[in-house]
Amino acid sequence: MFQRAIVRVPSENLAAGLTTVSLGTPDYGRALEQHGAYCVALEQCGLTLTRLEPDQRYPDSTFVEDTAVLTKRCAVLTNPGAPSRAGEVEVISKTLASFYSELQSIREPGTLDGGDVCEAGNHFFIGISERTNEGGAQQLAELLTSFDYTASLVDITDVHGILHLKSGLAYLGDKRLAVIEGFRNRAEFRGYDLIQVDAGEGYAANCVSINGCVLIAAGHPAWEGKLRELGYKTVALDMSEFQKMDGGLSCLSLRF
Ligand code: CIR
Repeated sequence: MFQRAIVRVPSENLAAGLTTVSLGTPDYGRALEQHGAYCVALEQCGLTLTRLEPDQRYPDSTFVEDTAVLTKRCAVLTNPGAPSRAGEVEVISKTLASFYSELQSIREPGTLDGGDVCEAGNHFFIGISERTNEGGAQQLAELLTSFDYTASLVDITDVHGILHLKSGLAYLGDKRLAVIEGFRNRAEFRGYDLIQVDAGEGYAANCVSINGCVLIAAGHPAWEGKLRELGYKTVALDMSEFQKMDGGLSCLSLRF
């Protein structure tokens, strides 16, 4: 069960953030509306929100998930792989210090983005990507192991079209993973029940399971239908403006 989430309202210069997709410039007004609806959905899942003010210094700072890895037993500040995002960590650490008595950190030369970390019960999959290097992934694995979790690394550097591990993977509970087609045959996920997102709906693989409800990106009817058939309650949220900035549903919050 999750009790809380931290979110940060997008800043007016959201469009100045990093992106690898060519979907156009996000509309700030729509981004605010979509963020507002996302927050309402988190509250409807029973979470108490800490809503941080927009931070113009960091146009990507609404994607709070990348700055920390939060678990029941520990909190780890990341060292984001994109230099423009490095300062976001110190800022979020002040908020996290009010919830965790001790904060661990990923240190240079290790880099790690929270979007590369998929919690699956007591196990953590850690992606090695353009943002997370092997050193950062190893540091996190060691930290998590010291808190009695298990961890395994998943190299996604050759997987086309995803920024982070969680751009193509989500844990649905009960040893069940939502995966993009490119992950279907990966040995790392053996032993899990894999539910594949259709190739045309790959963006929807980044969904979030919270307290019995799965938040998914709107406009992915096949995926929504599949989840409902499996008995999940789903809430579809419009994510268009964040998708333009390479952001998925999970990256807009830190849940704990
Ligand atoms: C970035 O490139 O860092 C942001 N524009 C998007 C980050 C998305 N984060 C995530 O999926 N966890």
